Amino acid sequence: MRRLSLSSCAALSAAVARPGYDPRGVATGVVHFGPGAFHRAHQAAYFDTLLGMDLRWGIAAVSLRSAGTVDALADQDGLYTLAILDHAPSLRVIGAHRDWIGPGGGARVAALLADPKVGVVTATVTEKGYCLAGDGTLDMAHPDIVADLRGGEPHSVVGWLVHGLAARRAAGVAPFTVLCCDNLSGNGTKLRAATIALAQARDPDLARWIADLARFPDTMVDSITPASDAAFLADLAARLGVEDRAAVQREAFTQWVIGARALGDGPDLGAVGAIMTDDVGGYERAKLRILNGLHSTLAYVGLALGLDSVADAMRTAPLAGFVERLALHDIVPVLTPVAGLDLAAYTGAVLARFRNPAIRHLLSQIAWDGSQKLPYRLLDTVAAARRAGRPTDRLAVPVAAWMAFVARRSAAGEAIVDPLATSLVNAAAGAAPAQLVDRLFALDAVFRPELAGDARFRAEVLAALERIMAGDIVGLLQQ
Ligand code: CS2
Repeated sequence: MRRLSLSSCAALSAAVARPGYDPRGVATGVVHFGPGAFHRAHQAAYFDTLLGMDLRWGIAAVSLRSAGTVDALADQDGLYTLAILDHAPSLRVIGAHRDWIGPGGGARVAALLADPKVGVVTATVTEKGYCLAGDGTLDMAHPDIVADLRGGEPHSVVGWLVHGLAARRAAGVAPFTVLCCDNLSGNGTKLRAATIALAQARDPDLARWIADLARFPDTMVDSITPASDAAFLADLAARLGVEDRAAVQREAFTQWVIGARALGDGPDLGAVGAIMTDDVGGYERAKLRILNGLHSTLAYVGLALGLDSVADAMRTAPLAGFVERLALHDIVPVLTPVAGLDLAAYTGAVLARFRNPAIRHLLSQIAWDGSQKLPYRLLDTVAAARRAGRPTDRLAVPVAAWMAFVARRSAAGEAIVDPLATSLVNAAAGAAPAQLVDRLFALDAVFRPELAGDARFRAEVLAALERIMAGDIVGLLQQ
């Protein structure tokens, strides 16, 4: 079967939307690290719309550690299909990627980062990709950071940012704006501090220049994007009549909230639907704690119940009722109100999105990297509830379910996808529930000191874990 490309695209059915511009006339103005499915389904769709008005903002997709996606983009002239899964499904070809750089392409990345026409650097490298310690600052002992401190071609994204900013400063070029598009609270603030910390170790004047001039706005990104599995790609090829190895699928809902005025004379993302606001933090916390907090809860509790997808979990009444109570009675009351955002209505909308029958979003996908996700998604709420003197027993359930997940997978000898996998497997080895809880609470990358020393929360987690292990999950969900 033919591949999707600039020439085969012209022959697609009229029902498939195509770029509203000629991709051949696009300049590269954005460098993106980590062109995984979420980037291709989310930020790239915004830039694709923007290119219809302003041809300066084509994207260079950088994936220096794995070739799969960039090879597929290269074979398809940078084109791929975005399938929107909703009541009325639709297909759209995205043409925003004009450069694709895989392993061995470091010199090209360096040249682009120094190019004055590149005004924005975006990143989706997942929580672990920023090499942060448990307190959210740059982990100077992380192997990639240790390597970056030695010099030479960077290993980490933070290293690349410093490298690129140093080149611009030396050439008298203004810094690019950095948009971190991962689910960390204060994502831009944290990435800015990490970049300055690495620059400081190299050249204090560079660190000061970055601190004074470079913008790292916080952002909130949202769109549910299940991984592109073989069944999706095969079904899509049958519908398109051409093969597309870079296709992605997502729900219709999409949101990108960016610190106001942060983009200056850069891409006008506000014109293509991004929300520009002074209160990104409010949106970000609400999204992380409600949507992502409930997602992780559905994942770990749902997997313990033998369920497969988010929609399946939402069809399981005790679990659906539990996450709703968790949101309304435990998470929302400790969130700071956000102007213009009704948190109860937001919760309702999130739960409706989880029920979307057109999407099969695997719980196992959400369960990845739990050690990195739990702090922002659930443990920040626990800490806030504790400070407010509110109960935390319901919040203990998803934390215990994560521990049960670790125990189950370790006992079965199944891999745990998590940068702390070795520590997790070691913690679970031969451990009774109380030992497992103690060993996992000792991971300071997960449990910050105020929670690690919280005997009451620890007892609540242990009680929930014992019930999960005894098979009394539905009983536990009644609270
Ligand atoms: C999910 C997120 O995989 C996960 O951990 O919770 O990817 C979620 O689908 C997105 O943040 C939605 O915007």
